[in-house]
Amino acid sequence: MTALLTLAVLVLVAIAIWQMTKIFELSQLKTDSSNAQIANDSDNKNNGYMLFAFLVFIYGITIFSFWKYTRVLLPEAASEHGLDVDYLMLVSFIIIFFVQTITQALLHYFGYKYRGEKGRKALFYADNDRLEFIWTIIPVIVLAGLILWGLYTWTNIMDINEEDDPLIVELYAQQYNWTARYGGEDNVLGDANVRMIDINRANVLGLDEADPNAADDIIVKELHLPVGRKVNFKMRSQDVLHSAYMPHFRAQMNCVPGMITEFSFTPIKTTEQMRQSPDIIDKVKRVNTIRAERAANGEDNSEPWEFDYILLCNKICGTSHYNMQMKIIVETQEEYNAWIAEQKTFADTMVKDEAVPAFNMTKGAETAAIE
Ligand SMILES: [Cu+2]
Repeated sequence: MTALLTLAVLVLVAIAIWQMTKIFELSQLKTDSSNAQIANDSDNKNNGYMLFAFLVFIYGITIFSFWKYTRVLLPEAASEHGLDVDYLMLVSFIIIFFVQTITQALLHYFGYKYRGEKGRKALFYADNDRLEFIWTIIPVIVLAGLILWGLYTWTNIMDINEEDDPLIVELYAQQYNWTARYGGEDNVLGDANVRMIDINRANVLGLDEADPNAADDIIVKELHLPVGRKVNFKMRSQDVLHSAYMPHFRAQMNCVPGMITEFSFTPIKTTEQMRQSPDIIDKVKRVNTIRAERAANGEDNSEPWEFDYILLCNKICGTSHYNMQMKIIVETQEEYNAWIAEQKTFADTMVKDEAVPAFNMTKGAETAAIE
């Protein structure tokens, strides 16, 4: 990669020097140059052919990219609304691809056909209402259709309500990690505020200890979700703008200090089911081939990779932003129940008030011992 960049820089420097010498030549007012700087018919023809070469290059690189890079795209969506998002994206891409293929061919063909020729004059053509109407109305209809369809899909996705008994989960962002909080037995999150954070008492998310809903809240570092149940996420940030990005579920929402943002989706595939998908099997195989090579060379980051859903931060929030992530496990309702039953509640993990005088007593005892 470094070699490639160095080469690119050298080529660019060479081009720059060449261009500068040309400018210098041009600035030397020469009268005997026999019009060498004015394009003749053969120059124009050659440039016309180069347009075709460029067209072949564009089409070639498009086909190459499809062939080579399609497999690095995200796998099929793992959430209910994700299927709609993907379909909308696919239709948009097909339309763009179709229009781009035709217009590029026309553009380059006309560039060649009407190249400069000695004695040829450009036709003066003021306007044509019918033509203008056609090339205005077609994009208007297509774009309006896409936008309306997109708005409709977006409104559906962002209609976050409490119907269908959703699981309520808080995603808490801070530089540079994620924490998740479940509502516990009552599925209601206790009030929280960064001002109430008390590290000494293990109240890391600033839960309001006076709120009865907070006591049974469950704070975890790995997100577990039961398959097929709607999840309503409530996002908070402690410090700067973060963005909760769950690519496999086609979900992303900013986490903004001082406010709660929301997103909702229903996972439709368990982690285990996703691992069985041919696309994922292929991806894992390719990654592990690279990792095996790294292992053979004794390099870091070479242990075999197993697919997992992931929550990433998608806002450049600071130096360790790249590593701000949390594992997501989608499992059956039974597996989820078993997991959540093992987790401790906020009331269990919080350091109780009694501990404070105890701490003071120890301190007092120490002081007494020194005296
Ligand atoms: Cu972040």
